[in-house]
Amino acid sequence: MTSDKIYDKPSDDKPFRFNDEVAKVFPDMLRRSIPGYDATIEAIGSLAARYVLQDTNCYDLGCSLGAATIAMRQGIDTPGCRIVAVDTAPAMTKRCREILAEDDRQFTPATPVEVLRADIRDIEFKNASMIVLNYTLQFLPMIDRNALMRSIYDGLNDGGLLVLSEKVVDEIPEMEELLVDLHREHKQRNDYSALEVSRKRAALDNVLIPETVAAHRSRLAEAGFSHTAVWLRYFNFVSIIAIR
Ligand code: GEK
Repeated sequence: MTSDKIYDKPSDDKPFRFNDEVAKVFPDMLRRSIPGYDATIEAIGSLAARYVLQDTNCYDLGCSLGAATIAMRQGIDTPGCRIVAVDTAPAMTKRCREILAEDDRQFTPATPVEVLRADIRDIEFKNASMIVLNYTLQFLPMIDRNALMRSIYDGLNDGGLLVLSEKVVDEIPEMEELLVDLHREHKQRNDYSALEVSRKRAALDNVLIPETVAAHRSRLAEAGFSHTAVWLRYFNFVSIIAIR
């Protein structure tokens, strides 16, 4: 795995972008930066085994290099399914296709994957039994989030599952400060310097816009989801499941 050294050098105050440089180091970046990332990917596989039904579609929205897609594909144990993996960044979809081709050579999977370079706001979800938004909604402009959630709800079949993982912000400023500091410490334990952490934080400012857990749950309820649960929380990173 190529190690992430992007913010080892000054970043000229450029905002964070999902480009080739990021795609090259992405698996290392996510594992060292997002507490609980591996647990989320593992759970996506287990949830796929439980919720994906025969002859339905699954969507991985903001698929990056396809980690959640591969976990879903390994979890699915029913025929006639299809996974649609969507990302808007060409560097991500290109590398994602290569990784999936390598995975195909090793496992001869039963479930086909279609990788689409597209904006998730333009996708019409159909006949879905599982939709994954693993750390993607946070990159959408706030104004577009409700409409996306409604279209996800509309595209899911009854009993279908949404996995929504997000970086969140706490309502209580003292708690937020503590959680941010615990996360900084976590990143430093994972060999990022204090300077790298602060440069990355500056680059993500206004690019990644976190909300509170309450705001996410209320959006899910407004979209129509009656059953939601936070199944994972690690500092200011959460993963929520919602069933239609
Ligand atoms: C994982 N889910 O490894 N349409 C499509 N893709 C988008 C959009 C959009 N409007 N906005 C952002 N993206 C992955 C990790 S990363 C999370 C997801 C992170 C894409 C963007 O190009 C990037 O690949 C991904 O969402 C977010 O399970 O980097 O913190």
